[in-house]
Amino acid sequence: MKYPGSSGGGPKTDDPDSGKGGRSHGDERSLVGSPRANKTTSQRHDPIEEAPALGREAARVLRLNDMGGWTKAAPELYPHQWSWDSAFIAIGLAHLDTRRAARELETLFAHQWRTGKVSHIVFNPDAPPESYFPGPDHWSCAASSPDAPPAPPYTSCLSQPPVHAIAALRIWEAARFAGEEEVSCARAFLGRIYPGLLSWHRYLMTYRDPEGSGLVTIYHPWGSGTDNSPRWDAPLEALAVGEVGPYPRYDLRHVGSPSQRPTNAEYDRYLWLVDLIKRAHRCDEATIYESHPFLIKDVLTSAILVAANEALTEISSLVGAPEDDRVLISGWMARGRRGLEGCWDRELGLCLDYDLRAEEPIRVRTVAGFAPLIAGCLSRARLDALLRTLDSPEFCGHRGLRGPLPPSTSPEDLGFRPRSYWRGPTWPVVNWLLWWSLVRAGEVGRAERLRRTALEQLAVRGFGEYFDPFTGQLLGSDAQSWTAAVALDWLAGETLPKAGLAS
Ligand code: 9WN
Repeated sequence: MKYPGSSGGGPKTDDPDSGKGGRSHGDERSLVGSPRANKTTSQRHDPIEEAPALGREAARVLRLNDMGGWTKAAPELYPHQWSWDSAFIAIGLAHLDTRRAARELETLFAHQWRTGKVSHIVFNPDAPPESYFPGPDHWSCAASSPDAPPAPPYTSCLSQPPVHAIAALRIWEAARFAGEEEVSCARAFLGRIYPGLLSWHRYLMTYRDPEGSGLVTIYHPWGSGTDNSPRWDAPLEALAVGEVGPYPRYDLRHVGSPSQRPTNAEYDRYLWLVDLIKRAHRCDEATIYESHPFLIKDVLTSAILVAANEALTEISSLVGAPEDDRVLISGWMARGRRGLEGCWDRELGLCLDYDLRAEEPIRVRTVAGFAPLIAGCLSRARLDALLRTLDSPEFCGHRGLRGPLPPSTSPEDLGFRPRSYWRGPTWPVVNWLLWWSLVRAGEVGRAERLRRTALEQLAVRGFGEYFDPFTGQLLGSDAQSWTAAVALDWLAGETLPKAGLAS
């Protein structure tokens, strides 16, 4: 493992963020309370040896962002409840307090739409009006849809990848180590959340897949969770963007440099798409499907749905749901896997999104291409092909990388930018998804290397939103909740003292 002690060898570019705004993004972090707090990067960090301190620090981040029944995605940049963030947060919280973890998901699902949709943001009514744009005012008209939940709180009418059933099952697994009382609370929680999870998955398999392809359609880059990924460049480029008017970029106040966030040209397109969605009979799904210029079969969301359906099958047994449900869910899984198989690109060794409007696959090399690994149940040949791509110079084997952590976009791809959000930085949550998928695929050694490298990065740099894959520098927000959460899950198998974390 090269990370973090090696001299790297990545491109020695000027650091556009250095010296801006007094933030310490470029600084080496040290663990609060760690006996190794004085280490420099030239010394090795053993994340396992440091697990208790790292775990305490991760728990501190989740406490910092805790709003009672839900958790802010980040202290300043993201003052609301985000959908897939909450699922990852619940996975981390499960190791601290299974009931609080359950509450995280239940709070989110309390604002589910009548169609089954789980909104991508539930807006915090107490967030200062100038803290996040587009905020609740911008989305308030969505509340007049007959399908919307009662407001306030307002919700956006987009969704994000469905990690929630995976999180619910993780809570159950954690409760089994926490004693009888926790087990019975967790069982009751599964019983309460199951109908919501089933209708969420049904929504994705119907409203978002009227073709019955097994693949989920997104109608906005925010719906993918990987907002400015070069996956969306061509479809966004093809848009005839209308007037969006002046709008604030509050997000830029909270990062070291605007280069870490999407550009204004990208924001113009995001906001134009939101306008179109709102005009579509107040976010009516069928109308959006008929008229919207941005409709993409998203392989990452589709793969997460397959994995989440596997978790849902297990939950359905645990709660004693009718056999018909299991038949339905297993049909969804089979359809999803078939759909992903149809998106395989032999030459790239990756799975590709499909642009329904342009009627063509999107030939871009990003981590989303590992979707079949996340969906699971692969043939040996397909698994080997994916692992070859993962190890190749296009991803973890690239000689410029600080360590073998997958960049969000391949450094060999034209759209790659090492510091720009989903265009190249490495993301801890994505690393978690790949680690979890490797474990499920039986690639235990490879998974363990990934987990250790990822933990080392967090031990040295802190709980950042994303990291420059060449320099390892923390980018975006610091104290990002889902980063702390996945660290807790990674540490759970180690010497993590539960009592120490809760204090
Ligand atoms: C828009 C909260 C969210 C994540 C997304 C990430 C980013 C929002 C933004 O932050 O998106 O939804 O304003 O950039 O791309 O995956 O859920 O952490």
